[in-house]
Amino acid sequence: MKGLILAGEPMGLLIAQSEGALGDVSGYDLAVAGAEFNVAVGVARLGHRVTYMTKLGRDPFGERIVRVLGANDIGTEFVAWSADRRTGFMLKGRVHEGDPPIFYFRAGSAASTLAPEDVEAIDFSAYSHIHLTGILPALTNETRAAVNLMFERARAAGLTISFDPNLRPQLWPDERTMRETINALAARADIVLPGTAEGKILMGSDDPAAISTFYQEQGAQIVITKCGSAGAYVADGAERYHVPGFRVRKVVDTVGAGDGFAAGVITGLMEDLPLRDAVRRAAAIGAIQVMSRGDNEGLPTRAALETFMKEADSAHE
Ligand code: KDG
Repeated sequence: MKGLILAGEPMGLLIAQSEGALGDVSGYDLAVAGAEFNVAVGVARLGHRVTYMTKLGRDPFGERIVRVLGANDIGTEFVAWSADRRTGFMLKGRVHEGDPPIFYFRAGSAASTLAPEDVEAIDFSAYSHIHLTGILPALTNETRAAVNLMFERARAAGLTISFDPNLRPQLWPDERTMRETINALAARADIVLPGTAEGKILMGSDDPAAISTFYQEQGAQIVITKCGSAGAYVADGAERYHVPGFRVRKVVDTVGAGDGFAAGVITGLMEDLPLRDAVRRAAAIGAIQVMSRGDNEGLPTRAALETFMKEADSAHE
């Protein structure tokens, strides 16, 4: 079976060991972050073939990233080592509940030099799906051009294209460039995965029905709007419906929930599940992810996912 290809910027991730300002905590645990990286891990954990394209520096973060890719059986044939750039990294705080503070050290990173020439090396006919987000095109003009070429070549090769806006305003030169670039990319995707708060910034409304109409009028076939703990709103051209969220014991850290959600939608579609079931799986993975502190460590294996969904079903009976 053909698999998924993604491209993105993975980073070293330092997670604070205690609550408090990022500059005041006494220790950090080392992990790996990156939206597309998280999706790659989520899809691979469910047993699918995944290939991940990036550029790394020859440094401890880069070496760790390659090790984690290998441990998750993710193809590294398009991971290149930069001769003169470092791997980016970020700090993440610890909070009692909800969204932690973050701080990036990624400007000028190895991954920010990913360019159209790197995309030329890929044989897109070897894959059935591609997943891209709004983070990689935010980094530099080169990465933006690379993402545009990936869209073009993936479309020509008949891949299913999913796109998560993943707004990171601090990475863009200004809000207008962010909005226009992301909306133009979303219009070229088959499946768009915005959040309600992103809808507000990108098209002026946090109403999932309005967000769906906006992207469908631009050309996207399927729009799945993430509504946090309330689940998701699906618009697939033929019908529109709401998929409820899963109850979670405790929200430890919300980072990575959207990536887990994307992994659920993508694997559901790769397995030819009805869209409603794919989105239900997505909501389950999002719920599992918010119960763990790392950006991808909590992403479930197939067995863990099935157990979680079964337990949720029996709690409803
Ligand atoms: O979606 C989770 C990502 O935000 C995180 O892993 C780091 O890629 C990252 C980013 O740019 O914020």
